[in-house]
Amino acid sequence: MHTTVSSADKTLTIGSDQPFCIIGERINPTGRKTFQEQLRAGDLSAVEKDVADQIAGGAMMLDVNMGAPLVDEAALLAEAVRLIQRLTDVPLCIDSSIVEALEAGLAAYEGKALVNSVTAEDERMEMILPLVKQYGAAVIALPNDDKEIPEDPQRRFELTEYIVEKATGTYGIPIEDIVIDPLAMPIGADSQMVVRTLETIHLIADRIGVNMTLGASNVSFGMPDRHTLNSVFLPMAMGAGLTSAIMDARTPSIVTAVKAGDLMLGNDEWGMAWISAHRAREAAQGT
Ligand code: THG
Repeated sequence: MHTTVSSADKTLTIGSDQPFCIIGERINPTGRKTFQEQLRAGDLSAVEKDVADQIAGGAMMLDVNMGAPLVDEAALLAEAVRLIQRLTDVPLCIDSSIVEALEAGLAAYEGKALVNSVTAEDERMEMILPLVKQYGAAVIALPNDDKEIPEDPQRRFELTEYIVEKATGTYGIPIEDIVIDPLAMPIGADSQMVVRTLETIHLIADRIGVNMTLGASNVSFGMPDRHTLNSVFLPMAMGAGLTSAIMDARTPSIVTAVKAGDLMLGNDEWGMAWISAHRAREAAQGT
């Protein structure tokens, strides 16, 4: 199954026979005090550096989230989307929990965006999926309902089936435009957290075959040496069937782990990408 997203002049394909889709997580004020203050003052200059660094690091898409306290998130998200489109041609993932912000971001976007996100709650689907359809976008869907973020992989799978049925049947969204987030949560909170995510990925990959993405850095929240944990988690999730992640694209060890995963999983023919990335690093060191 292939999910395509695009910018005004670039198309990107997500799928299990494609190199893993690296979505840069950095354009997000959560946990960044200075960036939040800048956004409140209408200053988007930090975004320029975050775009450049993530593209240099290997981001193939960028997640754009402007959810800071006391900002007009819809206006800010639209402005950020317009700015980022001038800076790069990688497709964007428009990230907000506020429907008006998603709509403003979509209206400002030229191309086929990935909307982040909808849940299995009927009211959320009612608000968000018609927008996804109207703009011809793809959408990330999280298998949680109004009651809970389920622990049980089987329950996450059932909610995934429910979303897929609703999105395709009721809202007319093609199944390939649905990207499921199997819910990555901090390993520090519970040692079984990642096992549940991996089992969910297996179930969805085996029985539905839709593309999947998740917030990979969530896994290492609160733990020391987050980079090592993220670098180990990602190839494990790839082996289970994950085809994309919103992740730290600025850290070479994490991106390299993903590229090694591509090679191991048969998505880097002759190791061409692996070898040329190695040569580029050597050349950069030599100068
Ligand atoms: N699923 C989906 N979308 C998501 C998430 C998800 N969007 C938001 C988030 N989770 C993914 N994005 C991030 C962005 C940053 C970090 C983690 C996830 C992060 N930042 C560091 C921190 O907070 O410690 C660094 C901040 C800083 O530089 O100071 O870890 O799960 N669909």
